[in-house]
Amino acid sequence: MKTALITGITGQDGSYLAELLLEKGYMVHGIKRRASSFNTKRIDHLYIDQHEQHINFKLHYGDLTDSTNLIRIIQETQPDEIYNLGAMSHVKVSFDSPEYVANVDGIGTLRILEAVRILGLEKKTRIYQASTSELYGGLEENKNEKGFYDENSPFYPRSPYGVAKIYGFWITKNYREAYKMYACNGILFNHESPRRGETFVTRKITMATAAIALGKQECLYLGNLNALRDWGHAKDYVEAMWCILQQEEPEDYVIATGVTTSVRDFVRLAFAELGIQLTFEGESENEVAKVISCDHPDFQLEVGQTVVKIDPRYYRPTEVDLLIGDPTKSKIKLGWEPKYDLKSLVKEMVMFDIEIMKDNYNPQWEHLAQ
Ligand code: NDP
Ligand code: GDR
Repeated sequence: MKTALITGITGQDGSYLAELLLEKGYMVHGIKRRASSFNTKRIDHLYIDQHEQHINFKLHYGDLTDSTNLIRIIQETQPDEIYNLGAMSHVKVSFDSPEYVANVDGIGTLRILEAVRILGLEKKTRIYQASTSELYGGLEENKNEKGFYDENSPFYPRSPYGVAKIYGFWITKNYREAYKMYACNGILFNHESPRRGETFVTRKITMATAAIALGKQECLYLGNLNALRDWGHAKDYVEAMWCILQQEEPEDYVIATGVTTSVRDFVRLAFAELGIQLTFEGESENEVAKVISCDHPDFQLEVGQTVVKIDPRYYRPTEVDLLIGDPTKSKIKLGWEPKYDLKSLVKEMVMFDIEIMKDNYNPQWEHLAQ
């Protein structure tokens, strides 16, 4: 039986990855942070099962800022594979806490690599580092000849998050070269799911779409509607993480769909899932989206009703305008292809949020900052 250790197991990706590895027969260890309230809702179903089937699942308290703790957990668990997914992962918030982000997302990666080295596990333990398309920063001139970002595109991070992650990327590559460690970067483009954190734009949109359709919320406030993102499904992307660590040679891979869509079109798609068509009017801070038709018998939205407005609070000091990834290498070498397209992703998220909003609407969600 292989043993895996996942940092960030309580997050979106950590929860899907834990499920995948358990299905594959792994012993799965995860690091969770101590919090003043429960923070394991994405993995509770695995945890509860512990008394029955999943004795292969164990959580450890820890933090990526705490070297001694990481060394102890790695020593205790002797993992064959470490997936370093733990991070302060919100780009906008990283402008508010840049030093913390550097410590967790940047130096945290070093702490994992060093722990493996200190314990003499370089030959045994394979390491996956959660790198990101934010490394590219969306600079037009850095795209490849096909108009995508690939493994050879230059980096130009545009946030403290991106800068911290660039350290994580290079220190992973350096340890691979310097100490012959099996350490790889997955350069993942945005991936979403019903488990996506509520302050990322896709989930913010699908939750609000559901609440507005049900008549529980009036309007959704967003920032930059022009931003373009290459959105995939987290379930597909955790499969790629696993594949990356199963190759003979350690390498870095771009994981993406190769399709880019604006935030504005994501809003359109989400409302359309519920039979609500929108039109966008006005420009920049005065842009709004209004209902032009509502065909669903369960939802009573007025034609002309404004359902989206801009709040400049959600603008970022520096923005990544456009991301689109070239997954050619991962398709050829890993045999990886996404199973979900954007429409099926949006549908799953909106339908999930309709169920939540029916019973558990919380007015605070309307005022989600970030
Ligand atoms: P989430 O924000 O959903 O999860 C982040 C996880 O990291 C949570 O479990 C969180 O714990 C944990 N964490 C935060 N700070 C620390 C810390 N100091 N020590 C230990 N753990 C910590 O992110 P995702 O699941 O979406 O992303 C997983 C990884 O992939 C992240 O590194 C992210 O930066 C990266 N990434 C994500 C992409 C995406 O589109 N989702 C794209 C590319 C890269 P808690 O639950 O207690 O907050
Ligand atoms: P991103 O994701 O910054 O790409 O980072 P996010 O969903 O936060 O933003 C995507 C784009 O939408 C624009 N936007 C808004 N964003 C948020 N959060 N809230 C809003 O109200 C809003 N309005 C418009 C943003 O400006 C941005 O352009 C995610 C994270 O998961 C990172 O950890 C990961 O590394 C990258 O994806 C790849």
